Amino acid sequence: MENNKPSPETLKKAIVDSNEPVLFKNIINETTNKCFFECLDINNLVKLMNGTILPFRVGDNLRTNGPQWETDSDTVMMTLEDFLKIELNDKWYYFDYKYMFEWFDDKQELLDNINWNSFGYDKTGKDSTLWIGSKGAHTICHQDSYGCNLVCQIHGRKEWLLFPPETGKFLKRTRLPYEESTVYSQFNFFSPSEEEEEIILTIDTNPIVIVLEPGDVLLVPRAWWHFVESLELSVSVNVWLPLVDDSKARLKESLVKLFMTRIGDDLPSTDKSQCSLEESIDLIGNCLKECSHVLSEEYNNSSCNENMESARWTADNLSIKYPNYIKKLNYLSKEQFKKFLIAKRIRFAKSIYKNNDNNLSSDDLLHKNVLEAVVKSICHSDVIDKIADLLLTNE
Ligand SMILES: O=C(O)CCC(=O)C(=O)O
Repeated sequence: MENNKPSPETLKKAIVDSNEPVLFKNIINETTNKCFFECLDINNLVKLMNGTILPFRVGDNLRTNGPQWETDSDTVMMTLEDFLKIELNDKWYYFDYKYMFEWFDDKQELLDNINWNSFGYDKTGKDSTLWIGSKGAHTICHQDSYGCNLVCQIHGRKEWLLFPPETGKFLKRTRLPYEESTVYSQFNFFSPSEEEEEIILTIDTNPIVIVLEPGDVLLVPRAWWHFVESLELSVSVNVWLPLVDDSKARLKESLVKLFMTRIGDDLPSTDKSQCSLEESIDLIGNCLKECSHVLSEEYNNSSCNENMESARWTADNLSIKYPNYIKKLNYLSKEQFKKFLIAKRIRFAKSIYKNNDNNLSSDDLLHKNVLEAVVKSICHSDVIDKIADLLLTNE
């Protein structure tokens, strides 16, 4: 057992190695990383934003049938000051997934003060994303296609529900609504119905639940599913870190993009960029080139390093070696998971039922349902995995 703080080099290797989430405590804190925290202090952000009008996604603090998809939600424009004054009713507000360089391009000092050097990464605010939400603001359960993720909680508490990658086949995966590099679950973890609860509880693997508090840093390893909810006014910042497997993930994403833009154009999507057939094919070609480059580099490295493999960090050995700094996270028991889901379901007195298909004629509805089913099947990860493998083996 070591009382010494893990070095940035150790943490960098731990981040790449660990295939389970871990919680980093006391790695960055308000004393040693004063600037990091001071800049993102909510009152400082109000000052820095200086009355800028920001887009806040709005959702319902109510029971809904199905997840509150981003493509169905409204956006209200307001200053951060107004957001802090807003009287909370049945609504939540979320200034979410905002690349800091887009909002603070003239605040170089702020961008420089957010840095991830303590974790061995030369990344700053320029590479980071900011999330400011009120109680109930949440992100639907999903899996990110690239890299792993380091999340620092700055203000308030935020709850993370995490499932291992292989749970995906039980989570009703979908690429609709389409968002580049995001695979959604169709389960509504914010307010699950009794029927959903029953199905979810048949999943073999139980999730991890962790409530992040200010100063906590969570590692979300590659491909872990997550549902995230602000338990109160919350500010967090994160950075996605690249991994070797990303080139194959990029190839798969380029295939999904091809199918979405050719046949799924009318379906809900957050990606409004136009992409011609030629551009899509060029993108796939470039991804294939990148994959074969990475494969040959991996081959060369493995023959050089045959005898140099250093021990791999796991959540277990990290938490034993650095108990004051790195915590392994426990999986819920089935009973705890059941309680968790019931609490989510019964917490709202009111419920609303939304059906955007009500205005469609029966022919249009049939067309829409068939198109959705076709796109979902073509973009299913089993299909995309197979196509990517065939392309990479030239079969
Ligand atoms: O904080 C959130 O609401 C979601 C964060 C998230 O999905 C991520 O960092 O990958």
